[in-house]
Amino acid sequence: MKIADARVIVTCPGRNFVTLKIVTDDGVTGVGDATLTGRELAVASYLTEHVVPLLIGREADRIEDTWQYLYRGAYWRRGPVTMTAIAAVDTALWDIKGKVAGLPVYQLLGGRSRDGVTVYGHAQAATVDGLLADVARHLDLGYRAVRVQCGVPGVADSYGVGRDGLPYEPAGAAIPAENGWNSERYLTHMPSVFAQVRSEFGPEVKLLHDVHHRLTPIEAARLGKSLEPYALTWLEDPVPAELQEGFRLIRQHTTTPIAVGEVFNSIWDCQQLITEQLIDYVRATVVHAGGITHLRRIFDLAHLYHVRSGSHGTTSLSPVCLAAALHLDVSIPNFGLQEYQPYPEAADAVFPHSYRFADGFLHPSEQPGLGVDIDEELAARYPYRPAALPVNRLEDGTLHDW
Ligand code: KDG
Ligand code: MG
Repeated sequence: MKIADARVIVTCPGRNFVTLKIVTDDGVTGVGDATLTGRELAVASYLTEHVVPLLIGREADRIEDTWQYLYRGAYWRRGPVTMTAIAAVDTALWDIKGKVAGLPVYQLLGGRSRDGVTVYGHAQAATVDGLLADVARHLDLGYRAVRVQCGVPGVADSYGVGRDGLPYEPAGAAIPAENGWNSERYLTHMPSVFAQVRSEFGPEVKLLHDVHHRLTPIEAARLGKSLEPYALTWLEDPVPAELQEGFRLIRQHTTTPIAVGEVFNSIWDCQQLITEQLIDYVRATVVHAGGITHLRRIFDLAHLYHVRSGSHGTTSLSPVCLAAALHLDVSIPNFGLQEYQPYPEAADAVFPHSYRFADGFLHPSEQPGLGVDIDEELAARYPYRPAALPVNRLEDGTLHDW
């Protein structure tokens, strides 16, 4: 069974998505997500110009060999564009393998380790009252875990808070929006937010919070310490993670669990964090971390060191990535949580899928393969629109991490 065709589909049903579709010579198709928000066309071009010509005529069932061929064969290794492109190929080949075997992909990964995948939703608002209402709404929908993001008085653009009560969507205009930030105001405000959420909803609900890379290690240590009474499930991306040893300082000062990894693209980005047990959850996901093959390698390393998974799952990854993530989530021994942000209706229609949400859990498809596809005709009705992620500036104009 050889690869006969591979094409890249760029579409914008509410937001931009890039998808690779591989077709074998006997007509089996597989899909892989290749979305890198704000840099979509770089991956589309990398795939079209440099990867697709190498795929035609290759054996479709040699997933590991194809992964190594694209990773080692490029000579220039790693990086978000390369690893997202490799992820798309890898995911599509797992989809094909599942279809040929007549099995959902999680069965090829060893079968179920659990009945369902616990997900966390995004509760957010500009004010604490609005936030409490949104947490209550999520609990009514059945969520057992919620990420809590709130506006900070005196800070123009807090991360994770949508405008006018809408879901948060950071990718906007073609030229990045300029957001404003003040760490001191944030550090002062957040403990009172969590105090109110805990006192309103009690100890059962799992609470999470995303710092989105904005603090220094000592500031992050202070935040973690001040949130200890509210028993967070995790504090996410407290500092930029390029300096892995920087997490030692946070660890020395707080028992608040730490989650990191949505911007990681290889096992090397988290090797030290995992082997020194500096984090509790690794949040890499299928599309940006080299596909199912490489992400499973990361999770296996994490398992040795008591680190659990917590895969990234916003709408900046397509339903193809989410479908693939669920097969891993349900099968690995060290699953922690899966992020879940429902898609705009148009995106759900462009990517017909059979994973389902019930009672706070997502359930992977039982269909052969991943159980997700792309409706190419419908996708063509939503042409690509340039949309960049914001940049962040301090009050004196200094460019800060977003
Ligand atoms: O496109 C960027 C988003 O995916 C990112 O900001 C989302 O931090 C994020 C999260 O935890 O979902
Ligand atoms: Mg995040």
